Amino acid sequence: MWSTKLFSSTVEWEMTPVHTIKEMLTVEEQKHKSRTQVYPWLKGFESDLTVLPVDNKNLHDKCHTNSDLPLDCKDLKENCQTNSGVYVIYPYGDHSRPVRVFCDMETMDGGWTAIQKRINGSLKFSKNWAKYKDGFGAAEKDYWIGNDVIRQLTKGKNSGLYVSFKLTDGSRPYEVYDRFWISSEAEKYKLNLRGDFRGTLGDSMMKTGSSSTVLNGMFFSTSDRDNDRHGGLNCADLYKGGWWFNSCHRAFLNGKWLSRGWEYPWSSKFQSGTSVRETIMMIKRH
Ligand SMILES: [Ca+2]
Repeated sequence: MWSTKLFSSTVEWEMTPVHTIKEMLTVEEQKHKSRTQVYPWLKGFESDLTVLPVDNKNLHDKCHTNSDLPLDCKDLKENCQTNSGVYVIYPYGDHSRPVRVFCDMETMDGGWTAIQKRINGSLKFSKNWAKYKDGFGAAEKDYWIGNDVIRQLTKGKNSGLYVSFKLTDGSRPYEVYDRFWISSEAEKYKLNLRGDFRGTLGDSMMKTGSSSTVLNGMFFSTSDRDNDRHGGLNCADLYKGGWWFNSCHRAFLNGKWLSRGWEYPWSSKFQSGTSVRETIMMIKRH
């Protein structure tokens, strides 16, 4: 093994030594193969979610090698990354689907992977099933990481969920759930919450006091996929965003930005989307 200086004097990147032209060609072939595996997935998706090429040059990563890809922000935190910001993770364990995400490296020991973030509201969350499946937005601003990626990150894992808002008064109330995962697309990305919860928001997802608004156990719905429990209407279409609607909700982070039509973002704390300035949903493996 040898190392070379990249980007700055503090960044080191370990690489496998290349001795012969044949070996160099093999490396190039592998790179090319990786790219062609990645780019078909990007087709038609480039405008919504920016994904770095596999070279990962903007990754401020001084610990991982290409054979040791960070699966999530916790991996990055455990490998020297202590600054919150945008990183590239590889939830599938290979180069098949790199994902740019915001990592919170400070809150509750850091290592949180943001699956949803809204910071300026420039992005509409009234998207269809396919968009919520694949993800949309940009990690620097507003985004939904994608239901397939959430599934991959939480499948078979013991992960916590952290939900927080920044409100018009500058406060940042939050709630943490002990266990969170979503089911597969075949099971309509069903929301699963278990264990305890704590925080300053109070719970509005697990125990709402009404069987028509509890979100735990609900399927994901979008404007073009009505999987909610309201027989008379499509909650996702009415409230302009995809979510685990019941009939319909008392907690909803994907509503119409700053609109009076964004009802009950988190009813145990506040009632209207006009109070919301930022949102974030983050997960972390225990
Ligand atoms: Ca319905």
